[in-house]
Amino acid sequence: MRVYLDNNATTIVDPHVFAAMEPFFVQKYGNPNSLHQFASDTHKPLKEAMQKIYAGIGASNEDSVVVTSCATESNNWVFKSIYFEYIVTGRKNHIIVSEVEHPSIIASAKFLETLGCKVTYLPINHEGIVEADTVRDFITDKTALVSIMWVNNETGAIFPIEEIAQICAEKGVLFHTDAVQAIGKLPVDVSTVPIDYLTISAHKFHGPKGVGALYMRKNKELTPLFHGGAQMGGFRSGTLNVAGIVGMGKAIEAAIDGLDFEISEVRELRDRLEDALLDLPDTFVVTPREKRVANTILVSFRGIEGEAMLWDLNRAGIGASTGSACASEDLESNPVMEAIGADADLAHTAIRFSLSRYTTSEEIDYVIDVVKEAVVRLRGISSSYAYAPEGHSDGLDVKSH
Ligand code: 7TS
Repeated sequence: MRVYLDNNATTIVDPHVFAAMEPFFVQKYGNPNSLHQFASDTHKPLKEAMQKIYAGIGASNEDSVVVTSCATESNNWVFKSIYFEYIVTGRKNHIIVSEVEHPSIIASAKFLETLGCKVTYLPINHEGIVEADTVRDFITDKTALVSIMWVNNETGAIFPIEEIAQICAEKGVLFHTDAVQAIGKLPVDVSTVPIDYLTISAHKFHGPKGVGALYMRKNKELTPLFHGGAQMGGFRSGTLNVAGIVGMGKAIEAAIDGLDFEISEVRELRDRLEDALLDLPDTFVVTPREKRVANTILVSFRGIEGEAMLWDLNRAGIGASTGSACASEDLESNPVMEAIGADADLAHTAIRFSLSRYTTSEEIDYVIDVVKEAVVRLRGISSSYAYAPEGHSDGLDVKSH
């Protein structure tokens, strides 16, 4: 059996999305900016797809939703344009992020530090959540931008974005949220939350890879990163990825339609898997379930290296993760576990299982059996587990949920 439980890294393309994209490779391949019928074949589908993307996040026609190549590009764009507009001009000199943002945010922030920008990395609490009040405490009159993710990709923790956006609006500070892991998991609506910039990525919600977007509120438009032929309203030049845009439109529509299924059926399967994992001795999950999206579990198995567990799972046909796929080649401990203050042993033992609407009950049964066997096998050969003191049921001041 092959079971894919790494949906926070990427997702299978919905076959309906694939079917919607297909005509735009071999049949309708015109450049939308050309002045002939090959181009006009693409106009209506493009317009409809863009409408779906606007509707999917509650954007108004006066706002801008600019299609990019991925969330990494959208996130980089925000940081670099803020630098051009506010930091290099001397108007402001400070940015606030959380310490558990995706590397495309952290690395962008660190790059701006090398150019003289000051960055505050906000801590998370013992449940893995950024508290809104900490944002308030660090904003100064020199703060140009606050950027906090809506949902953490490792733990699935939901951050209090409504509150944080409100605080930024009150203080007159621009607010960006990386909503990559929120689309299709919870309602995302920029018409009710004062978010200035919002990042999405199609491949996280059963759309194609290589397509993302940046939402910019009216009058908050950023300097373009790509100058050229003035596509996308001049905000992002480059010939439009017609198939990708059509795919993202179809995928976001399906993700919103599937929200109820996600929070009922997917949650039920996730909870069953989580209950079984927590039934094993010395296993921990940091963020309480009600503070997480429905599809994610980050679980620590004391005494078992995350990579060793992944190896056993992979041999049994199961794909999971020890952290971001982007970082999983360097055998580092999980950054979120470290930020929570987990001891070194536990920080190396975290495994992320992330489900999707395609995950089945049979798959979950199978995964439970495989994990149980792997835990016995790997603890049997683990020196740290054998020598660990008796009764250390709580390795990080964190309760099991
Ligand atoms: N932001 C968040 C919150 C993410 O989870 C990811 C990918 C990205 C940005 C980057 O998206 P992309 O469109 O540029 O690919 N996260 C992960 C992950 O958790 N494991 O692998 C990739």
